[in-house]
Amino acid sequence: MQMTMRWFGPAEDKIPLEHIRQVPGVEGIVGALYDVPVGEVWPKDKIHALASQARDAGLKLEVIESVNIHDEIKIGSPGRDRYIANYQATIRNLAEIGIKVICYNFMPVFDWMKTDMNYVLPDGSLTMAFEKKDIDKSLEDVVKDVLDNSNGFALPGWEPERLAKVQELFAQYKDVDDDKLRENLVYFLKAIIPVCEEVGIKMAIHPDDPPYSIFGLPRVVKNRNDLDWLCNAVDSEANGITLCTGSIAEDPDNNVYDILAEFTRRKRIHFAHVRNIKIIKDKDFYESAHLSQYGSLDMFKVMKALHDNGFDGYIRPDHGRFIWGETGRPGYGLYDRALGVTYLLGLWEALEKQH
Ligand code: DNO
Ligand code: MN
Repeated sequence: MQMTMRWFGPAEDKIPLEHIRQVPGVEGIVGALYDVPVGEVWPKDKIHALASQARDAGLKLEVIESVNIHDEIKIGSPGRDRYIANYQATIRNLAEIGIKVICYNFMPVFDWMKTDMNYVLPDGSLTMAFEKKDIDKSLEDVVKDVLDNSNGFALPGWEPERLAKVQELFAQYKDVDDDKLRENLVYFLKAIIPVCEEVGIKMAIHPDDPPYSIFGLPRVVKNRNDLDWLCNAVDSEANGITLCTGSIAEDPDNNVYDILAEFTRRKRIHFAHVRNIKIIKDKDFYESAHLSQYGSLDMFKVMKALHDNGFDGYIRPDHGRFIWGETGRPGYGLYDRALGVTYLLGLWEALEKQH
């Protein structure tokens, strides 16, 4: 198991790598290039520069989150083959500098959705929340809320230039239902998984966040059966999962412990995002501190499901709250994520020593 923290690069992240290095137990960072437009090939020199920066700070760079997928691939338009060829080239370039796992998602139009980026908890800390009442507004209003409340940071998957044309994007997806999106995902995987196998990279799909349809968009990575379908559709270890406990648990019908156990056993979880959420009511929730007592998940059971089924991939705390006066990129402050690391490693040590 390798503990990591996500880092958004020198231009996009105000947390210095030297500080991440000081979080006990963190061996590597999870990085990405944010100045390459979605769909273009990631140039070797830029990836190399990022890896050297990590190395100079005493950290590894073996996981990328994310190489995002161009809408044309998700929609299945004729232009997709060019973007798929670019993706294959990016995989080869990443393998050359020692990347082992690529996280991605297959959510149409936008990445994760939260309705409140500065939700105040009783102890005064700030977190992100999702409340259904706020998503019943117009699409433009919801998008504007997210963009206006990101504390000035560019959010991956929420590129303002792309979302300025959100209605146009929706129109392009009008014939894409769940079946079509599945078909397009398999088309993509069939083209890239052989390349991954050849160069030793594992793909790790991030579940939909939230794991159900919003704004009528199709969603195909929501639950155990979706993950099972995905693993069978292209039956290769290189076709794997980023198991995000928070995202999966946002649907109270999902049994996150069983899902973790099953897919760890099947050797498909290459990367784990471990966070806790607190269900407020129905499907409304906020992202709580990592400790079991603050959320709806039993984090001991989460770590035990990974541990007892032989997890040996990469792991990171997921979003953290803003505490101790820190501000910045929503979900990605240093302090609360560092507390998350320490807590998760504490649980892991206890599990190791029990045996
Ligand atoms: C939020 C993250 C997601 C995740 C992508 C993976 O902070 O959990 O943005 O990185 O969905 O592709
Ligand atoms: Mn996640």
